[in-house]
Amino acid sequence: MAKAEERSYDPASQKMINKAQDENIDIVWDRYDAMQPQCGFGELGICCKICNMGPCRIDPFGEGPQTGICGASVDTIVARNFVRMIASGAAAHSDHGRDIAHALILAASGQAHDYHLKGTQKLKKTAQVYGIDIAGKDTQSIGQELGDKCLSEFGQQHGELKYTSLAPAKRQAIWRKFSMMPRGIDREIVEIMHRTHIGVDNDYKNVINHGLRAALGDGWGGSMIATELSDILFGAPEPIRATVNLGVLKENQVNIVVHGHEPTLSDVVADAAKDKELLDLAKKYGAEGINLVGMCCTANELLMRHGFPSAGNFLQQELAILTGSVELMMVDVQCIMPALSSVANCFHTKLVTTSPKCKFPGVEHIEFKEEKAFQIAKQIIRLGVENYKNRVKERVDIPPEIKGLVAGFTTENAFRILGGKYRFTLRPLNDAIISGRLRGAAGVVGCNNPNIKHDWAHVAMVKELLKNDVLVVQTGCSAIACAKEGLLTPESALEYAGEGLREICEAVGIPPVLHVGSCVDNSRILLILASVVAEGGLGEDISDLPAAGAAPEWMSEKAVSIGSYFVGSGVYTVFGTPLPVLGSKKVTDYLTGELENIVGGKFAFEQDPVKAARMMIAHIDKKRQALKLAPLMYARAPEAATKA
Ligand code: BF8
Repeated sequence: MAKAEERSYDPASQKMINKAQDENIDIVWDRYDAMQPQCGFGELGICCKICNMGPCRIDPFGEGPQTGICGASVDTIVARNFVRMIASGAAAHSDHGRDIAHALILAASGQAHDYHLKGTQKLKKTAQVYGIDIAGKDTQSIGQELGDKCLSEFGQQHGELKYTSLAPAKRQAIWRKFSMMPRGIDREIVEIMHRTHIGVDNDYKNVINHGLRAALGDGWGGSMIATELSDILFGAPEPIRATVNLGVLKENQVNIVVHGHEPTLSDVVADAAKDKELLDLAKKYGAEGINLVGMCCTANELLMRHGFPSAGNFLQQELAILTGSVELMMVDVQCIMPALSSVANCFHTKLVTTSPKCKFPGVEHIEFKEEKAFQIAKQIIRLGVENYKNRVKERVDIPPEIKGLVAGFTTENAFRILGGKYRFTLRPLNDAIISGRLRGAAGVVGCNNPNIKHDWAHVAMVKELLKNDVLVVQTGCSAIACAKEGLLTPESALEYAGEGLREICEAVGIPPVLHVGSCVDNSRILLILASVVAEGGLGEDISDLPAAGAAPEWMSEKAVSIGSYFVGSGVYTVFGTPLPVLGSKKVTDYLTGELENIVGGKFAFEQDPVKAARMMIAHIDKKRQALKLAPLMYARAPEAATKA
C-alpha cells in the first residue's frame, strides 16, 4: 500500500489519509489501488459500446479486430468517444449556466426575494452585448430581459452566440470558416450525440471539429453565462484575503461544508450562517459559532465573493469528513463523490443533497428552490447545528495546516488594478510582455486525480512557470492546490517569481498567481485573453499571444470541454495524463498537431509537470519570436527548453 506522502503532496491530507488507514475506512486512493490494473482499452479510447451489436474493442496490437462490428474504424471510435466526453462536460457547465439565468429571471421578476441584482455595472455591460436597449429601464426589467435572452441561447437553432462577438475578429472568422461557430448551446451538444450515433459521422476530423464547436458553445456560451450572470446576481468579485486547507475547520464551532458548484444556494447559506437565531441555537448546544467553509468549486464561489475559507479541493472531500469535525456537508451538483455517503456514515456527519439532479440513495434530500432560498438554507444549517451534540470529541482530529491567500480577480478588476484608479487599461500588462519584463501568461486549471500525487503537479508546474517570469492565472481545484502552498499571496512573488515578474507584482501589489474563480470562470480567462489582444501590440488573435494553458491533474469531462474550448480559441494546452485517444494515431496526431494549422491551438500531453511547464515556456518563446518582441529583460532559458 502506498504511503500517504506518495498519495498527496499536502501534509494536511497526508494526516487524514493515515487516519483513514488506521481506522480502516476506504477512501479514493484505496479504491484507485483496488482498480489496478485499469482497463487498457478504455485508456486508449478503443472500446465502443454505442450500439447493441457491441461492445466492440479494437485490438491495439493489430492482431485481432481492427474495426467494430459495424465497420467503424479505430479513428471513428476514438473520435466519437472523445467528443462524447466534450458533450458531457459542456452539458454540465452549461446546465449550471442555465440555472443561473433562471435564478436571475426569478430574482428580477420579484419571485425570488432573497436575491438582489448586485452587479449593476456588469448588468448594463452585458445588456449591451445582448443588444438590449436599456434607456429608461430599471435594473429589474433589464435583468429579466437579459435572463430571457440568455436562456433563449440554449435552444437557439441559428446564428451565433452573443458572447462570441467579444472574441477577436480574426478568431470569429476562423470559427465561421471551419463551421465551428457555436449556434446554440444545447444544439451543438445534441448534435454531438446525433453524429456519434451508430452510422452517422465516420470522418474523425469532422467529428472532432464539431466537438470543438460544442466546447466553444460551453466556453463562450454556457460557462460565460454562468460566470457573468453570477456576477450580476451575486456581485462581481473583488480581490479579497481568505484562508485555505483543512485547518479552516474549527474545533469549537459547528462546521458546515458546502460542496459542489452552483452559487445559488451557497450564496444564501453564507447569509443564513450569520442568522442570530441559528447562532443562538449553536451556543445552546455548546458551540462557539457556525463555521461555514467551502469545498471544490463552491469553495471558489464563496471565496471569490465573500472571502469564506476553503477546506480544500476534489481529493479532500472525504478527508474533511475524516476530521470528525464536520456536522453537515451539503452538496448540489458535480464532482461529488458517491462514496461520501459511506464515509459520512463512519462519522456523525450529516450529508444533505439539494438538487433534483443529484440524489444519493439513503441520503437526506432537502430540495433547493430559489423562491424560498433563505428559508431552505436556514433549515439545512439548523440540521447541522442540531447535529453538533452528536460529535464524538475523541474522534476530532483537525490538521493544523492553514494558509492565507488572495482571490477575487476578474477580467474587469484586472483593468483597474493594472491601469490604476483613473485609467482602466491592460496597457501595463501588454507593455510588460512587449518589453520583455514578463515572458508571457499561463492558465493552470483543473482537477485532482489519484493517478498523480495530489496537488504535486499543480504546484511543481506553477513554480516552474513563475521562476521563468510567466504570470499564472488559475481556477478550480488547481487554484486551491497552489493556495495551500502559499503561492496566491503577494509575498510569494519574492520567493518564487523570476525578477521581471517579481518587479510587476511588487509595483502593482498582486500575487504572481491570480485566482479567477471556479471552473465555469475559465470563461474569465477567455475574456482576459480577448482583452489583451484588443489592447494592442501583441498580434491580432488569441493564438498570437505568448500564452499557454494546462490541466496537469485533470479528471472530469468538464476538463475535456475546457481544454477543447481553449484549443478551439487558439491556445496551446497541455494535459497531464493523456486524453483517452492514444488508440488512434490519426486522432492523436490531429489533436496534438494538425489542429494547430486550423485553429492555432493544439493539445499536448506530458505527465511530468516541470517538463510540461517548459513545453509551455517554449511555446511562449515561439510566440514572442513570431511577434518580434524585445529579448527578455532578465533572460533565463528554461533548463533544456522542450520543443512545443
Ligand atoms: O469544476 S476542477 S475536480 S471541482 S471539474 Fe471538479 Fe475538476 Fe475540481 Fe470544480 Ni472543475
